[in-house]
Amino acid sequence: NNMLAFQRTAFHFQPQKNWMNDPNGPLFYKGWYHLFYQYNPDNAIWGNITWGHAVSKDLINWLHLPIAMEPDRWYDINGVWSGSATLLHDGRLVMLYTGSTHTSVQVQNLAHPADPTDPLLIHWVKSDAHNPVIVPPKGINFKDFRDPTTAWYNSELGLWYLAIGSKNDSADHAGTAFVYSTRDFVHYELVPGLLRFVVGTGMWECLDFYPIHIEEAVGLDTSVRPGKSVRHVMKVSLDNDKHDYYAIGRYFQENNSWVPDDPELDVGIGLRVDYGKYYASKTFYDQDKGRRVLWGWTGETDSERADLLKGWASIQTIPRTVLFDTKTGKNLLLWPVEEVNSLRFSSKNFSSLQLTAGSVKPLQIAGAATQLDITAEFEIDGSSLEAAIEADVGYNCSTSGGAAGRSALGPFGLLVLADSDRTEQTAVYFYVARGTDGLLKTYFCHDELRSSKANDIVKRIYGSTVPVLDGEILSVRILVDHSIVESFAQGGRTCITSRVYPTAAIDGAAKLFLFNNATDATITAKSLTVWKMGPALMRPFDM
Ligand code: DQQ
Repeated sequence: NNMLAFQRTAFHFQPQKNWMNDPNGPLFYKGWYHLFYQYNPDNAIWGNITWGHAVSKDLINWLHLPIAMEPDRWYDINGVWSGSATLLHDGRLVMLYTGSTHTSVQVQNLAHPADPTDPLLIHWVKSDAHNPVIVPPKGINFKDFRDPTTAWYNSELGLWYLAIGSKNDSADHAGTAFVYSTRDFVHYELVPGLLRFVVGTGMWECLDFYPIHIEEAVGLDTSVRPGKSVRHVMKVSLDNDKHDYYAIGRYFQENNSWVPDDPELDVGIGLRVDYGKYYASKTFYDQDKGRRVLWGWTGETDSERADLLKGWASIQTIPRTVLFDTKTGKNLLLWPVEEVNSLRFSSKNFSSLQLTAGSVKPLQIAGAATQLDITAEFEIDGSSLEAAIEADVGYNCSTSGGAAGRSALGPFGLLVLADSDRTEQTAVYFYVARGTDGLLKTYFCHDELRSSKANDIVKRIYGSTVPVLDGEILSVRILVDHSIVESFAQGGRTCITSRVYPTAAIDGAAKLFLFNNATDATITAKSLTVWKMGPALMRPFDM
């Protein structure tokens, strides 16, 4: 099926072939960004997991490198699973990862570069003398203990700390985080207590734990201690529902606990990193640019059969800068790293486009609309806003009719990867409603239901509410790349990633539209810019 060739992305990170999942051990080292990733070198489905490896100068253009670690020891023979990098103060680099042993016990292992002077870090050495360095603690299932975090340092105690996700089945499927301390990364002690414990959330995969500055737009090294201006973010990937959740809170190292600012928004039950197809994300502190960068895995939503036919599965989303939202004080702002802008090669600006209720407007851009970076701002006309009084209590992106639903103030937004007759389209939209309390509430959603005519695709409507403060305009940024659509509403307060598989809206037939399905309101696209995006370089390794 030659249709499958159109799904390959142009500027998202993908191995040349086969299966990929979680990003692992990201870091900046001697001038290079490193990305390791869960990789099956033999097949386009999960299994036989190794660490794939690639390097970049800018997080966008990549050089593929040889596999960094393979399952070749008793302590990782069933898979070299996820892990994280820690840069020590003397410049040394340690890698901790989960090994699934010959009896499928999940243990934590230590590895380090064979040649620390090699900026490409091509060869890796596992610590055979010491591995496994951590085994599952008493009382938990040996298959529920994985994915060590980057370690953070307490200089007063001379100790490094790291967290490992788990679950406790005897306590209502509570997701839990264990913390270990170490001086040398060889010997570890389980720190008494649990960093956090949330009933009903199940296994916490790919835990991430890091400080965030709540006043300034800067990233913080993972070892920065809590303080007046520093909170800690905890992120977990829920095995139960395959979504990444985070919460912002306070870390009390002295009693090994982290407490969310808002108990209603505890980790695993509150905010999602991304409301679409997105999992196993991990951040790192980029000491070169003083920012924290988030990687996330987006899998396929087509069939396994299609993946085998096309010979590859999964991509990584464009890395996102992580900041605290000082305006709302409640959430993070996730935004594509600025380097992606270097792929913009031509732009078309539109301004003050009026969309009457129930209208669709094509946006004329030259050539294929398959590789785009779009920014748009929308305004609802004032009289409609005033007039809208609805009994709208329970809007839900997933169940309220999607882009085809109609109400006073929405939905409205863009249709991407659409063919000219719109037999296929992926809708990225806002929906505004006045709640029973008289206040406006804004939702941000993706509707994939018409994204493909293929019959082996899981199609969903994703989304959530997005905070819009007084005086703010509705804004969205959308990255379109053949089979992925990544959207960021209100500067990155709410993000959604979709995988889509158009069969008609491909290549030159892919178009872009604005739509307004509101029953009354006129919507104005105040400003709209569409950049065409060039391909990123993904060079094979040959030396
Ligand atoms: N993927 C890895 C595990 C992790 C899971 C195995 C999350 O370490 O928990 O490939 O996707």
